[in-house]
Amino acid sequence: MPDIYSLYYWPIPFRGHFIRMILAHVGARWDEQDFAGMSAFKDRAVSELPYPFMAPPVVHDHGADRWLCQLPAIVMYLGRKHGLSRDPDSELRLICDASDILLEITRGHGAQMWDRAAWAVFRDERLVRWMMLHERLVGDEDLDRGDGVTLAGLVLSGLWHTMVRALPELRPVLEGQAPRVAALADRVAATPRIARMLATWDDGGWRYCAGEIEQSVLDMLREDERG
Ligand SMILES: N[C@@H](CCC(=O)N[C@@H](CS)C(=O)NCC(=O)O)C(=O)O
Repeated sequence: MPDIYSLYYWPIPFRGHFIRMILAHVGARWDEQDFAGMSAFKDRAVSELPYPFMAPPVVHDHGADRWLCQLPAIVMYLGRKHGLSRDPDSELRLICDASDILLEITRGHGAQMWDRAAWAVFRDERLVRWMMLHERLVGDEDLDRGDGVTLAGLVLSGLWHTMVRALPELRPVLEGQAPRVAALADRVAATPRIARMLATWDDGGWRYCAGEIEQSVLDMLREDERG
């Protein structure tokens, strides 16, 4: 019997793909909300919530009747439960890095839109440095042994594969600065169950984080291409 979950998240990749990749990899079954369902769920009075949370993602593990919010807590729970964790402290650090990077690329979850000067600093300095840091970590901590899928690989794939698949203009940057990270992230994403799940996201709708901030990122990337 597969494990049964509900994932309460917007129908967008971004934070959701970290969880979807893990659930797909372990052969779990899960349901999700559409935008309207997610909005209604999030806007319930605190007393009406099945579990107290501020912001999605939220996961309900039906078998254990366990609810969790906060992406790092969810990822660590699933990793432990499904035997994917090798070094919980390092994995927690990676998912916290990922959360920082998601906050940075969306300028504080869309609190500000990008302008050319800020984007240039982010793209050429901060983003490149994050990539280099993870490249070094993959080597120092031997995170890619080429032997199956670990929680570290899933987190790196949820972060970097999702980003460069949604925003392909950034792929050459990742491959140039962090070739081992790119290879590991792609290898995990190409495993059959995850590949099947990802393929269902390829044809339409929001590409990455949705909303005006997604459009702002796309505008910057298009202007980069024009030179
Ligand atoms: N710290 C939270 C952040 C969650 C978050 O920012 N969720 C976004 C979507 S990616 C959201 O819907 N925010 C709405 C809100 O904060 O009210 C986590 O790691 O899960």
